[in-house]
Amino acid sequence: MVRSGSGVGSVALGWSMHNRAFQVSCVALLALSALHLVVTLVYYLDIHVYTVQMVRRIGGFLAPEPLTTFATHHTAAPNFTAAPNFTAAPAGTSPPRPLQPCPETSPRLVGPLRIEFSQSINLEEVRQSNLLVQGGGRFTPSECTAVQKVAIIIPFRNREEHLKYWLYYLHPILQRQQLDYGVYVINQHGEETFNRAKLLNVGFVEALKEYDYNCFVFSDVDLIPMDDRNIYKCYSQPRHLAVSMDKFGFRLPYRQYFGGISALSREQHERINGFPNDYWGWGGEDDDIYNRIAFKGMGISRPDGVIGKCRMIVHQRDQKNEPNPQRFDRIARTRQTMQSDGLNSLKYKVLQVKKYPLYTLIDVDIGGPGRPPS
Ligand code: UDH
Ligand code: NGS
Repeated sequence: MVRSGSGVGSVALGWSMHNRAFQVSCVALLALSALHLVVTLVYYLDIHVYTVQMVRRIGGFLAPEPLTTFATHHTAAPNFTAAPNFTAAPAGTSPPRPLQPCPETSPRLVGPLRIEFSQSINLEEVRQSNLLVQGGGRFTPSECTAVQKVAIIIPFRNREEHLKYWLYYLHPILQRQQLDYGVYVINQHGEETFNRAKLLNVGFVEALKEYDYNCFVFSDVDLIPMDDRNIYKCYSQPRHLAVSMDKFGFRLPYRQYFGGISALSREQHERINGFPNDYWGWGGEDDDIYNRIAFKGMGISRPDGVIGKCRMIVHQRDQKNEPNPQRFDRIARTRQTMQSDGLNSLKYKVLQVKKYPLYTLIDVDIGGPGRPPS
């Protein structure tokens, strides 16, 4: 009995030990599964966040219709525009990563463009198709850090229709060029004779008050590039961009021609004491600028004649911009006058600065021939 009783007891004991071992194994297995699940989840989430970021970046580069795709994409992810120098990371994940510098050649360029001026332009529509442009005509690429900060300066008076075409064509081009840029329209207030070069100097000084621009593109309002590979940026030498205009049969009118559209770095512009302030009326100021550059030992950089093609909006001569009879005398004396006429003698009075969605308008009193600004 005792034996058999103790036999039953040892079987029971055996069973209970077996049971406990089984329970311990089960708990261990459960714990292991939970750990595995947690590790897998963390790993998956990390990969997922990374993949989403990569897809967003690649999507930005490869968009076939850049502007619309880009706009839709980024309005859906406002964080991207809020912090232009970093990729956004969802709350609670790793901190934003710094962006790479933009590539030497933007992958978003499309090459030759069809430019025409037959249809009329609705500015609200232009605004709607350029939603990434911020107030005052500022844009910063979100997929990379632009190497240059470019202020585009337009001399202006009574050319509203031309300005609409310029904004319509240029904003998409400049965005595809991945530039960090701002558009400044410098309006000559009043009825005095027009002075293109002085307005450009005003634009240079005023734009620098807003942002640390290191490149300045000076563009007539009626000139549109026919190829987006004509990059609106600065080079080691002052750049002439309007090298192949339709009105000149798509060639340079003369070798020293520096009119229409040009780009100078801040250093290059300061080195030549800016542009002359004393050319009132049409003609010669661009030749004076060319002389300044040459006298300072610099050369002119240009795109080739295919990439440098431009169209000009045909128009009549403006009132109060008749050919300047003094221009030939003046360009003969640039070497002397450039010391004292330029950034170091610039006087003007800003009357108003208005931030429009696609550009900043600076209304300025620059005086007149022989009359200082009031
Ligand atoms: N500009 C204005 N308003 C003016 C004059 C000039 O906005 O009243 C600006 C504008 O940006 C223009 C630039 O200054 O593109 C240069 O003007 P311009 O008159 O020197 O040069 P453009 O090539 O005309 O525009 C030259 C005279 C055209 C005569 C054509 C006769 N068929
Ligand atoms: C030259 C002018 C430049 C002018 C260029 C093209 O003769 O200012 O023609 O003019 N120089 C002088 O007059 C000294 S355009 O055909 O674009 O009106 O830019």
